[in-house]
Amino acid sequence: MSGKLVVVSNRIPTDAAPSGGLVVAVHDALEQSGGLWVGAHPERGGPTDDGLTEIARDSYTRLAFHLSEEEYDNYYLGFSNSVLWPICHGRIDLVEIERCHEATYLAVNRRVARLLAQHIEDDDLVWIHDYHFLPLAQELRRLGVRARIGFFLHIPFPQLSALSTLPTPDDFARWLAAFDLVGLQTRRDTARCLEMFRADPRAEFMPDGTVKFHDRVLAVRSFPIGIEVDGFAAAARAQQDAADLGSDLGDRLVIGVDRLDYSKGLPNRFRAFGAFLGARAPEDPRASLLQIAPPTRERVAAYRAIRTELEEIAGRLNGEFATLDWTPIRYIHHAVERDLLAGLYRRSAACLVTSLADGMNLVAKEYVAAQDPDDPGVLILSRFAGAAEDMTDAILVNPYDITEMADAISTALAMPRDERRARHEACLAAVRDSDVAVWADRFVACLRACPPTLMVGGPGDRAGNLLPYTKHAEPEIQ
Ligand code: ADQ
Repeated sequence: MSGKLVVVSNRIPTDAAPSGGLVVAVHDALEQSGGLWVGAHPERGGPTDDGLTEIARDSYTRLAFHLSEEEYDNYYLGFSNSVLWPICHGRIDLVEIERCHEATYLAVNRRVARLLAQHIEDDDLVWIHDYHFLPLAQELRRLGVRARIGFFLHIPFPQLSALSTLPTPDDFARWLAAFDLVGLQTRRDTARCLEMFRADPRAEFMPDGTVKFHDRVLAVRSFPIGIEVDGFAAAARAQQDAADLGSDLGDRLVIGVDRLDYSKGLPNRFRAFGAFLGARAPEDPRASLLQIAPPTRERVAAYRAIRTELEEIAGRLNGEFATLDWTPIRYIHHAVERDLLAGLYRRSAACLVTSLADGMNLVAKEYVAAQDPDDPGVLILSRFAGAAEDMTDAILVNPYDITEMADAISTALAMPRDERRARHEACLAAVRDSDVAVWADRFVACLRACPPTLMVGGPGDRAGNLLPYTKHAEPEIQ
């Protein structure tokens, strides 16, 4: 019988009943298996070296570590979101390299490893999420942790050339090699990761497709993330019944829902909607774009710049096209409650997902799940979103091509019902195949199947002494 599941993610829910796709999936997996969920405490400035604080205990336990203001600035806003995020999203022009950011990033990972190691048994499964914790397995191995450790990267795997932007580029492959399983969103990401190892003289490919790196062996697989399909569809139906969504939204609503992030391609989306408005004949029905985009990471300069740019474009287009009784672009800066969002998707004739780079994009899946199958809206989806790999019956667009996106909006709004139904049916089947519960089960099963790690130099030292580590593909011979 294998041990408990231990999940680590930067954000950790504080509510008794957490909501949101990933959070619900991890919560459900932990409820079944029992175990631990460790993440950063939502309040900054608490004790930083005083063990983990329990924030909830039920069928599993949630523990948090505190980040000081300086750690938040350097580890989270700095190295994670001003170096790793732009590198992974192909925006190396936005990388801001500060030596102290990298040092704090490594120090936080080392501290979290020390706090975490005391809670991990050899037969546990440790599942680490996202780019905030790339070196965490290496630090855990150094402390003697032998449990199977898996990693899931929610954002795109970087292109090989972009990795050269890192202050110490060779570290990236070494960090990953300390995991037993590296999970990525898409086949494209897996190909990029394998390309990185192929180009690295320290790596070798095993006959079963795993990668041998020095004396460790790791598996690299894609696990496309999804949403809780039935729950989201039920919320959308209930909202439609409630009929309280605001009557002045118009008939021809086009919706966009994103965190305000330069990777989401919002300026080009607005420009494309402007081009669509410019090409429209006076007798054509009026369409409105409802863009919901709450600002995030506003202390990072690139995020402030995108907000200013977007407000300028929206203002200009409304100035040019609005009439006394019609506002073509409505731009909402705050988060919308989940059930209301489901209802808004359902009453929108089209949804625009125009990311320039995106690990998956759950909005695309939520929009499809929320539709009335009998009279569905149309998804316009960037080829650069991970979701496009399997949702091939959406209208796929190049987010750099304004004219193509403007044409896609016209096509979507004029699409006959039979074609909308056929496309929706195919997209919904793809969304069901990657339901978030399936995603979590597949990852955990694959991690459990990984061969165990053996330590050179005897059992691990949990007191913090560094140990060399290795892992063999064959079972240990006594
Ligand atoms: P994100 O970049 O946050 O996630 P996305 O996958 O679209 O992008 O998820 C956003 C979630 O937040 C969706 O559930 C959406 O409904 C919600 N949301 C966004 N704006 C909102 C608003 N204004 N009000 C309410 N809810 C809002 C990262 C990666 C993605 C990857 C996910 C999951 O960047 O590529 O799909 O993780 O792995």
